[in-house]
Amino acid sequence: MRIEKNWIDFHNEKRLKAHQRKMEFLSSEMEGLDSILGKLVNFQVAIPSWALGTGGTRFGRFGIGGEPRSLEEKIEDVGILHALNKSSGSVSLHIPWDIPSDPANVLQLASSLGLRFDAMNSNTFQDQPDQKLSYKFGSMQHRDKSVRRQAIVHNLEVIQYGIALGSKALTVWLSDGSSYPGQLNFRKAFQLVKESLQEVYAGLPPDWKLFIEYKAFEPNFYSTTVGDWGQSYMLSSKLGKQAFTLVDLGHHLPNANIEQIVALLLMEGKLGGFHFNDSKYGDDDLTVGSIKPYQLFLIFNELVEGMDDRGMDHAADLAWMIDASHNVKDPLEDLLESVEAIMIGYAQALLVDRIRLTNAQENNDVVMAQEVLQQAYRSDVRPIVAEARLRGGAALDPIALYRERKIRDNLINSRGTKSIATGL
Ligand code: PSV
Ligand code: MN
Repeated sequence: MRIEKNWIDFHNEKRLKAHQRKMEFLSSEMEGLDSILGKLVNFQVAIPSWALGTGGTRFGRFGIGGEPRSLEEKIEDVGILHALNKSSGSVSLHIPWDIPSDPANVLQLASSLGLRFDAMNSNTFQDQPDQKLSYKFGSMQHRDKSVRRQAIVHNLEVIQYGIALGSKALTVWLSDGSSYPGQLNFRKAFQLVKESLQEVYAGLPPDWKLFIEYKAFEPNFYSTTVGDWGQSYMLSSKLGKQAFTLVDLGHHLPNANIEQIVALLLMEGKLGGFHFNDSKYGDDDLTVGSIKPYQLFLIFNELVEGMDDRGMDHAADLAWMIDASHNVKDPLEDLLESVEAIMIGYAQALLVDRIRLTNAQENNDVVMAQEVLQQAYRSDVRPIVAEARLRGGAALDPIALYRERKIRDNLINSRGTKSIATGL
């Protein structure tokens, strides 16, 4: 199903006056609003193909109905999101969950919905039914060369799928590690991962990037071979200038200062992109901004400052993706909430008075430094984000429109109550 333009116009018309009143007030209060709006309109967040159905935990999964049954239906769902917010203009595919069997058709469908393909993701953390060798004891770290080869070949295949779709990046997340002390020689495991990644790197087209995603634990619970940003950074540095570190917000040990990690990776030119989500305990994959919105803002604050310092294009030079799971919410509504939270964090970071902050830092004025940050963080930027949507031709209130038009009921009518999307 597709969102009709006249639904959006009708929806916006009813809300326009109230919205304009808020914007008039904000325009009188804030300087440089037009430049902020321009940046917000350009900013796009990739939607993961594996997060369009309900997620689950190892204790079970509660389907919602109307879940996409094919890659084409997943792309249609991202098309719905993008029509509603004009900020979800790309899809990130996971192989083999979403193999494009007819790339030309998939590409045509995506572009008819204004979508492009962001980073491709490989999967050597699960065994597939037709797979020859098992990844039970790792993939790129495996003692058996033929297992490593299988993992390398899989990644090279994923690059080929990506080329056919116009993607420009490969994200590698490895679950390689160990669950018990003594199981693994850390040094050998790391070397083997490095050597395997070197072979994948050699297969990258010159205009592609390789993102190395780290994670502290799970599914291995004693050690993870690419367990933190330092290990990922070591790999991306050794591989070469097309390799970067990818930060998934849920992949740190508790209380890690992610904003500092981001600042230093950016400084070294080694930050590649993000998987956004939120968490209370571990890799909870909750809606972005639902638990620690101030942390999200602080991360964006470092991103904006660091990207501006390097003259980077906010929208194009890093890969912005969501990696979340929806256990008790409608996946599409949850993704709309996540994109909104990202836009809010970004907009607030754009509001930070950089000159006053630098002055406060230079003068050890700790109070003023905090005041400057919190002045931006406590500003209600929701009308500004809504205005950016309006300018892009999207809905003032995407979730309200989604409900007004009973999108989930429509999807259930056409796909049934029992459909289950591939993914985790
Ligand atoms: C691992 O937890 C991860 O964050 C990686 O990005 C995977 O590719 C993704 O989740 C799959 O669900
Ligand atoms: Mn991730």
